Amino acid sequence: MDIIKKFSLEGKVALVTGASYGIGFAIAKSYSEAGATIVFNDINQELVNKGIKAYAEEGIKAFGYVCDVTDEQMVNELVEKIEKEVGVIDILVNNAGIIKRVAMIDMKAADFRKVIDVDLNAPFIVSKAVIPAMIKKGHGKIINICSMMSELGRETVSAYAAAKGGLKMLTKNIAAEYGEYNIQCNGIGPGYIATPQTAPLRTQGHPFNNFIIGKTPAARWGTTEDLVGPAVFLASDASDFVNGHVLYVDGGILATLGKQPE
Ligand code: NAP
Ligand code: GCO
Repeated sequence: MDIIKKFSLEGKVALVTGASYGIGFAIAKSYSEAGATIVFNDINQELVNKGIKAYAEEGIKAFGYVCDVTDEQMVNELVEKIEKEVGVIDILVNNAGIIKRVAMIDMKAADFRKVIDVDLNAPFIVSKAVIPAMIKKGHGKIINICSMMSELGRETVSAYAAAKGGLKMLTKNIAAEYGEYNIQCNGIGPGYIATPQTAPLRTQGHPFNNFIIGKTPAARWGTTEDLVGPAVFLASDASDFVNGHVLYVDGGILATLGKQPE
């Protein structure tokens, strides 16, 4: 097989959760460009319609469904509907996620649980729903969107770090348990990426903005475009012997202690 074909997603069905915009949208768009049929979900019809329109503006006929990824019954019904209306899911990207930034001792337990529910329990629920058909089909790719917080803590993100740290280990466990069925489960650990989720940190003059630029060897915030090459690689035949790995796409943040102050 020539090397370019190894990166092709022709004929594959890819479900990217929470992909009306942001990182999920960019990954789904790149998968479409690589030949995949795109399926995505969001928590209400208005956002799904917005997503379908956004894909159409890129020339992509995406299949959008309303589904709260934390609701197991909704997820099981979603997967059944996709298998009937589109096809068996070959590629799953567990992208949907939330963050709540608050000092741990001020955080309500209900809010902590909510972040864990979306960022960790949901990837478990959705992966559990798609793996049986992947086993039957003889292949599958699961990509979990991890984080710098899969490796590092920082003030105000205790729930998110706990969830993303758990997601790294869930990634390794799915790889360990289902690798023999030709299912590869890997993570992508984005650095600090300019999306709606980080918008509050990027406002002019926000101390975090310059902190991150200083902390990142690439000396810039990442863009969703920085993630699409690694995402296509992990969804393609080119990564069939890569399993249980978290590929950090962070401009070098995890490689450095940070520059000494001038
Ligand atoms: P975002 O702009 O906030 O988008 C998150 C997406 O997830 C939205 O489409 C949101 O839909 C959806 N979502 C949230 N809860 C959901 C639920 N219960 N069911 C279904 N969909 C749900 O975030 P992003 O920056 O693109 O991040 C995407 C993923 O990358 C997240 O897992 C995030 O933790 C991770 N990540 C982000 C960065 C970064 O710097 N941006 C870095 C590392 C990792 P609604 O519009 O309905 O809320
Ligand atoms: C934060 C940010 C980060 C990014 C990302 C980094 O408040 O620290 O939101 O958590 O979202 O996860 O990889």
